[in-house]
Amino acid sequence: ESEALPFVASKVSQYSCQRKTTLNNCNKKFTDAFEIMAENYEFKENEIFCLEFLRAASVLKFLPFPVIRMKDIQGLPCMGDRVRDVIEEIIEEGESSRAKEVLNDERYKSFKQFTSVFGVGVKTSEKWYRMGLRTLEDIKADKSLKLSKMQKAGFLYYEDLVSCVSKAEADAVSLIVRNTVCTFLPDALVTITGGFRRGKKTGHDIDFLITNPGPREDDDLLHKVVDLWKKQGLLLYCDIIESTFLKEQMPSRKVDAMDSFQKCFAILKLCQPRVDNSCYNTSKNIDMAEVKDWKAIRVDLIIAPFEQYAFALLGWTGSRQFGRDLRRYAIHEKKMILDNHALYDRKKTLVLLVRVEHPCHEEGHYSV
Ligand code: DCP
Ligand code: MG
Repeated sequence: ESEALPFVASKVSQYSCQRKTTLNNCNKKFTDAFEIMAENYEFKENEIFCLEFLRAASVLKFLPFPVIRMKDIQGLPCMGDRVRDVIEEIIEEGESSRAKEVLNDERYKSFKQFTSVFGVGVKTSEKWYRMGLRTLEDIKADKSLKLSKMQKAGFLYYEDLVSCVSKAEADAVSLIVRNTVCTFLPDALVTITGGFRRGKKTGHDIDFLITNPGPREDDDLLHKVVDLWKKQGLLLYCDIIESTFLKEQMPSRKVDAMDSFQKCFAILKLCQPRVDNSCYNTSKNIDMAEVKDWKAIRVDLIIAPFEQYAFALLGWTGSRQFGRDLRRYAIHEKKMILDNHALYDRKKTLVLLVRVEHPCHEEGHYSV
């Protein structure tokens, strides 16, 4: 039996890390429009307006009821004028003319296509757009463009990479990652993080956090893992970033800072048993050897030293907004600095360590 507590808008925290949000969103109508607005501001590198809409989306995702009148958002945090205008119009008209304008905007449409390619961000999109390029066909046709190794892979596996990763695919890749890592370090802890750890059913990639609780260290683990995949023909692309973590490094104050762990952005070849339809299309005489029986999947592998594991897990579990707000909350409400490596207490001027006791391979069995 659940006791329904009265909902008090003024008690809703401005920090998403202080709100309990489920995956079931009663206000998708609004949050979809906000996310389009936020993305358009991101493409314009207007971080303030972008965050304003992302924060508002996060608040409405938390609401246990659908908003039907303006009164429903009274007293809620993060509801600025720009946000309220969009809400008001959706309540009255059923849709937002501003979000619709964005969807039809030439610049937005081009940036949306460009950034859907692995390795292409806002900066590259801007460059291409300024050159007069508008579609992915334009990019492919322009032989003078110098694409990075990452972008080449992005175009080569484009169709697979834009189609979402399913939970079943994540589980299949998880087995591969676990098996390979454990060949080299049998006690290593391999945990799915990112959206799948939050219970999402699909994702754009699969994120793995790897740590070794035992006394044995292996700085070469990541290189050994990708080398084995190369030999097995499973590796379509890989970019290893070496750790830049310095001993006694202070946590970063930047709310969107990249961490300093050794990591690998990879594309794996996931073999999929093909469905045998041969009895239905004998007349077409399809050569099964030509049917693609694999899918390219984006995989991130992060290596964290065991003493930083708790912070890495917290950061890599996301969501992005949750992480941003946790760090803001630490700074403004606790006078502490949090990043993916440590928590620093500015009052006591020390770095707090979190010890993970009895790590277990089963999810949810760690206590910090
Ligand atoms: N993250 C981080 N530092 C980075 C990159 C990401 O702390 N340099 C965190 C924030 C994200 C999480 O890791 O919430 C996973 O990143 P993704 O971009 O893979 O995001 P999700 O897994 O949440 O979503 P998706 O389903 O799109 O993969
Ligand atoms: Mg992810």
